Amino acid sequence: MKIMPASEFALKREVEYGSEEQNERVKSIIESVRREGDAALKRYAQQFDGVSIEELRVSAAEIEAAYAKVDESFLVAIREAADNVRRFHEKQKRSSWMDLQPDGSILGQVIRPLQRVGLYVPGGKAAYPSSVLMNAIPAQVAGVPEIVMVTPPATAGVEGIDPHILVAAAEAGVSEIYRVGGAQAVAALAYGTESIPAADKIVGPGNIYVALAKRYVFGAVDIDSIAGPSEIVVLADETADASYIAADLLSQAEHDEMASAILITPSPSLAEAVQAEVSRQLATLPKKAIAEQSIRDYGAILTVASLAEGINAVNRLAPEHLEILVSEPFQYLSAIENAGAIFLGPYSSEPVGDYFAGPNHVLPTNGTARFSSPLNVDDFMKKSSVIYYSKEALLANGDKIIALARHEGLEAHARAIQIRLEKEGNTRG
Ligand code: HSO
Ligand code: ZN
Repeated sequence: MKIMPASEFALKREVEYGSEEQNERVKSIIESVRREGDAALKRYAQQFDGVSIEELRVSAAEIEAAYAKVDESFLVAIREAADNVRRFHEKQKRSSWMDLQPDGSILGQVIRPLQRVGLYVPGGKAAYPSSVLMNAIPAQVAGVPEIVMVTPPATAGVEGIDPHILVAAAEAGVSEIYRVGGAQAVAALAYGTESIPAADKIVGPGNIYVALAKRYVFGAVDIDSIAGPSEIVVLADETADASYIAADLLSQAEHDEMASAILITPSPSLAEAVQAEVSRQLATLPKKAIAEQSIRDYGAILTVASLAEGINAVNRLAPEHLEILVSEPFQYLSAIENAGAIFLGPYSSEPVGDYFAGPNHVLPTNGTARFSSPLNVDDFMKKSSVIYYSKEALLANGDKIIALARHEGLEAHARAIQIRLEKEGNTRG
């Protein structure tokens, strides 16, 4: 892992959006699903997944059977994780409000859950039960009545759909599951087919085709943000344990060859100790090849003159995950402007948040923590404004509304107010 001054490191990552050819393929898949519905979904399952599908929907009996196929320890852990995630997200829930004005008018905001949400769960290397919880539970807490999951008909290395995914879905309150993946699944959720009704929003990670498909259907439905490769930045001083830091950097490097793991420290001796630890721990990792490439291409140990300079670099990177491993971590919290999730102190290793603590692990990547937030309950709710104007309020403000309307050249607007003032005005006082 290279050591270099933070000032020499490019603190901005480039976003990749797929090739022209990939975009064209996605477009044609989506249009086929739109035209042909279920028939296209079954044809693509045969073509891309090598599976012939009779029934797209996963039956209650299949979900029941999945419970018998998972370990007790998995079930215990996923249930407790789900409880923690649910409890955390309950805190985010906001209420509708109504404000009575002195003139008798009422202004307010009604908050309602979306009706139907589609959750994409990938079938390949990133088929994570934990991500099923993180995507479905905020929707459930929001009160979304129909939470639909789609996932490819075969998970890599597992026959059919991985039972752990089915169990996680059931525990997270998913109400329907369909065996369909790729851009065709996104198309089905966006436009509906004979057996899959259209959703209002599509969330969840996927490969480049899924990401491009989500971008393509955006507007017809809402989508979540397009997640990039995982990122971790550790800000540490000389009091931190180098073996913990190395382990945490590798925990994200193993996700993806393009994942980015960065240590920022004012301590040259810590920099060297972490460098040595990363090499040592890497040697025995099952996903050594992936982690090694990630560390080589996107990893770095950045030296800074002070923690203040380190925080400056953190804010410019706007990392998905930030760990602060310094002697008084809470002292630095208010200086952090941009980070998806902030982990404080030596016992808050990132996997604590990935799996269990309760906050969401779907976080802004690629520097988007500058302007966006972890997946949350608001992402599954929408607001309607409420306006009740009293007669008194209209008589008092009608002239101003008319003036603004006439200024915009919209006479019909002006007259809609005028007609009321003329009829009601004489009863004033
Ligand atoms: N660190 C990943 C989430 C994850 N980790 C899932 C393990 N499973 C992105 O935040
Ligand atoms: Zn992770």
